[in-house]
Amino acid sequence: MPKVLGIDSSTQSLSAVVLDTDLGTLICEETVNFGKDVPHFRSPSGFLPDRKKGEVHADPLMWVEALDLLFARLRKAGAPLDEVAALSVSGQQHGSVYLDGVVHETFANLNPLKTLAEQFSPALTRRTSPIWMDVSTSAECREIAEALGGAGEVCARSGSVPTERFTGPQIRKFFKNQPESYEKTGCIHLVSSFIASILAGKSVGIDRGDGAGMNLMNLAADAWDPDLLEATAPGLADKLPSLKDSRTVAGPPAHYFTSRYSLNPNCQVVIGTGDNPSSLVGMGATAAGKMVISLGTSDTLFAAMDEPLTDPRGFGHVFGNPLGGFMSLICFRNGSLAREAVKRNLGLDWSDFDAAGLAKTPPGNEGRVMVPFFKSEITPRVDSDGPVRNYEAEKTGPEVEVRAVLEGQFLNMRLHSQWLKLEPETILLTGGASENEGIAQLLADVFNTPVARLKVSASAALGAALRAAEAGCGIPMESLEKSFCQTEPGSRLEPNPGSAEIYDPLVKTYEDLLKSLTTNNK
Ligand code: XUL
Repeated sequence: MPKVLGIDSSTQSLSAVVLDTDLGTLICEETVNFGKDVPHFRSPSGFLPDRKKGEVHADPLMWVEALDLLFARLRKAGAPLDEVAALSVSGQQHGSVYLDGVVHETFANLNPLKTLAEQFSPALTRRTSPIWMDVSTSAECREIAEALGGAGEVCARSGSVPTERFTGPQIRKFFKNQPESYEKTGCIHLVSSFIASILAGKSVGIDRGDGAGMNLMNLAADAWDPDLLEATAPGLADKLPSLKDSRTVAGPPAHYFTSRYSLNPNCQVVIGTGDNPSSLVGMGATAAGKMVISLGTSDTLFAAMDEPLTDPRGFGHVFGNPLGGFMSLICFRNGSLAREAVKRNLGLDWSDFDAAGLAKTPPGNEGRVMVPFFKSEITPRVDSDGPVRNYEAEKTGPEVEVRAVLEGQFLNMRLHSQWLKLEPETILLTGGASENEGIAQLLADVFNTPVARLKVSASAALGAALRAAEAGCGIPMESLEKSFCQTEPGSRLEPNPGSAEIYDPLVKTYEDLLKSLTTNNK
C-alpha cells in the first residue's frame, strides 16, 4: 500500500511527486509555477522585483495559495491522495516566515471552507519573507561576528561564517528595523517548517538539515546556540520552533487537507528539510564520497561528509545530513537566472542553446573567459550587475556568449570547491538545466569527471517523498534508493579526451579575471 507524497517549495515553483514504494514507480508529478500560475503576486521569478538594493523578498501568501492550488491539481490529475501513507516537505533554504503568537490556533483550526491564504494573512507580523537571494545584511553579519569574537568562531559553532542570506542575520535586521513587529512575532518558521506545519495542522520543529542554514544552530551540540541567539535578537529562543531530528514524525495531517482534498487521515506528516539536504537524499548521495551538482535557480554543489569540514575562505557551508552526519554545500547565486538572461538577451531557445552555442565553438572558447555574475554573487561574494569578460562581446557572436557563460559558471564551481578535496568517480547531476545534453557534457569536460543523471529529475521533491517513506512507513532507505535513485541508463557522459589540457589552465585564467574584479569590489 505505501504511497508517499513529497512536496518541494522552491524559489520559482511548488511541486509534488507521488510514489508507489511497492512498485518502485513515480505515479504522479504536478507543479505550480509562481510566475505563471499565481501571477497576481507579481513575482515572475518567485520573488518581488524592485525592492531596495540587495533585498530579495517573497510573499509568503503566494506559497500558501500555491499549496491549495497544488492539492487541487493533484486531485484533478487523479493522484491517489486517499492512499498516501506519509508525506514530507522540502523548502528553499534560509527564507523565513514571521507569525504572531496566536498562529498556533490558526494551524490547529484551519477551516476547509476558506482558503489557506485568507486564514494565514492575519497571522503574518511581516508581510514579506526574506529569501536566500537576499544579500542586504552585511552590517548584521559584522555585528554577530563581533559579538562572538570573530567570524571564525561563528563558523566553528554553526558551520558557516555569518552569511547575508542566512536566517539569523535576516532576523537581526528585522529586529533592528521593525522592533515593534519583531516584538509582536510569536513564531519564526523556515519555508520547510512552515509548509510542514500547515500540512500537520500544528507548529512543527525545524530539522537539523535546514536548521544549520541559520547561523543559529550549534553543530556539535545539535541545539540552538545561546550565544548566537543572543547576538542575533532579544527573546529569540521563545520565537523559534525546537530543533528536531529530520526523521521526526509530526502526526496526522490537518483536517483541512483530509476534508478538502481527500488526503488519507492516517497519513504521517514527517517534518520538512531544506531543498539541498532533501536533494542529497533524492540523489541517493547520503553516504560520503559522492558529489552532487544541481543546476537550478541557484546552482549548488554538495556532498555528504562524516565530520564537519569548513571552507577556509568562508563561502561554503556545513548543514545536517537528514540521515545523520553532515553535508557540505556551496551555493552559486547566478544559476538559471544567469543562463536565462543570456538566452533572453540573445533571443535563443533552450533547444537551440546547444546548436547555437556549444556546437559552433571549440572547448575553451579560444581563451575567451567570462565571470558570469549578472547579479551579485555569493560564491565568491561580489557585488555585480553584469558579467566581466576578457574579450570584447561586441566583436564576437552569440555562440561565444553561450559557451562563455556556461564555462564561466563551471570554472567558478571548480575553483570554489577545491577545498573539499573530493575526487568523485562520477558527478551526479540534477536540476532543470541538467537535462540539456550539451550543458551536462560541458560540466563533465570542465571537471574532467564523468557525469550521470537520475531517472527522476525533481530530486528535492523526490528526497521529501523518500524521507516520508523511511520515517513515516519504516521502509529502509537502502531499498528506496535501489528503486528510485538509479542513474538513467545511457545518461552517463564521459569527459571528452583532452579536456584536462584545456580546462586545467583555464581555471587559472578565470581566477585572474575574477581577482581583478574582487580587487575593484573592495
Ligand atoms: C543554499 C541556498 C539555495 C537555496 C535555494 O544555501 O541558498 O540553494 O536553498 O535553492
